[in-house]
Amino acid sequence: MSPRIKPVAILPTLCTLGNTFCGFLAISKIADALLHQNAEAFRQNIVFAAWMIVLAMVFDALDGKIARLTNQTTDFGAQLDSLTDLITFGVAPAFLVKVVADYTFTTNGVVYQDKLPLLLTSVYAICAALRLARFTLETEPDPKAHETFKGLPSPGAAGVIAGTVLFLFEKDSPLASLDAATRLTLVKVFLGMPIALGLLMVSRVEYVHLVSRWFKGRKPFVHLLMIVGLVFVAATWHEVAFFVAFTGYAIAGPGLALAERMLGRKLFVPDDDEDDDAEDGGPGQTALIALGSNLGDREAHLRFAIEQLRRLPQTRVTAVSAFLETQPVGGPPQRPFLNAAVKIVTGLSPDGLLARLADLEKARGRERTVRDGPRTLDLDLVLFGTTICETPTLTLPHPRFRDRAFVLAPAAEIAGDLVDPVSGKTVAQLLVALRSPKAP
Ligand code: PH2
Ligand code: MG
Ligand code: MG
Repeated sequence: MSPRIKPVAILPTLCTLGNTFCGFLAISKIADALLHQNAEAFRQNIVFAAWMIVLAMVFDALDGKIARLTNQTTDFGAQLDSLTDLITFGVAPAFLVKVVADYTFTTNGVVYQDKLPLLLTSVYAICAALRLARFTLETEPDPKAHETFKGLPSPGAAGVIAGTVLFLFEKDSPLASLDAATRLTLVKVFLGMPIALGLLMVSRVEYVHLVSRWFKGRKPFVHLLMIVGLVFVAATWHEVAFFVAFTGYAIAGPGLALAERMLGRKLFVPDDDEDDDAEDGGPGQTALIALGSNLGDREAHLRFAIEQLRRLPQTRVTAVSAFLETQPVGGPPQRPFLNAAVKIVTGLSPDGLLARLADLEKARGRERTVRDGPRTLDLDLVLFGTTICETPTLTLPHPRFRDRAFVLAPAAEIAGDLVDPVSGKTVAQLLVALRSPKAP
């Protein structure tokens, strides 16, 4: 990998930093709550902290969404996001529970217990750290994996805690008028939550990706009405709504798994609309695909691929290069290749497109046995707009395309002016550079 510093996506990064700030502000307010000896000041600071966690969740939902919409998903963004989530959804909620428990116990004459709240809440923070590290690593090859999570997502867990705090401490909450003894009991239950949430986070229980399911693609009009209705209910009865919604979500995971086990069948089947992110027929992104074949009827394989690319949803093929016979580069001794390049404009996401390419390779009986070995059909995603990304399943631009004449030559024929966002050079310039490596 080159030591080059990759460009930073401004808007998604600002969103993530907004999340970082909310997290730190929440922690500061929780500490402030302890400064004051009066119950009202404590209550206000604690409620403020809970709201900051909720606001951070909004930022968290936005940053990834904006990054994907503008094709600016980067490794840097993913790292920043997960470091931030540890502060906001890992440390702040744990600290919140600990302070609420300590304060309530002390002011109600319960003998001060310093170890138990510390132990229970630190389990939460530790589990959040593990969950976030695992999530960063576990980018599963299956694009359907983005539809569900393994283990309760940390914002979901933080939402349960923030929601409970609002339920317990907001002025207009039905719980506000309860007597001190009952409230003390509720806070004891609250103290048990972090450990349950911590375990759910590191568990393998499946959770539905609600944000992507509800806001993705085109949905019937009633769907919009339902969302508006839910937002209205949440705004009007937020003291109860957040608590009910987040606790419901946290319980739904194990609840659904249990129900499925008892019934012996799947109740939840992920949607098949993972590609509906962009508007149909919208402008989309220009992508460059390299085609190769050196097994069986090479020409038929390439023709098949081009025909199928024309049929992809939200996709237009804008240029097809000539077929070029090339000598094999790398791998075992093998027949010459037939190579080509195709330019498309697509509303699909890079992952969505990649999955379709893999399907087409499979349809031509592609088998992955030897590295760089003979293949019926190879479809490589070379460029996708100016997207730079590096995940276990996809690297953009294609990591080796700059020194492969069998990619650059057909590509230069149809897309010489496309720019490699890493080197800043056009495809045509890269081909010239490859052919004259001694040039100054
Ligand atoms: N693809 C490879 C390895 N080597 N050589 C040629 N000439 N054409 C290819 O498409 C090709 C290759 C791995 O994808
Ligand atoms: Mg290849
Ligand atoms: Mg390939």
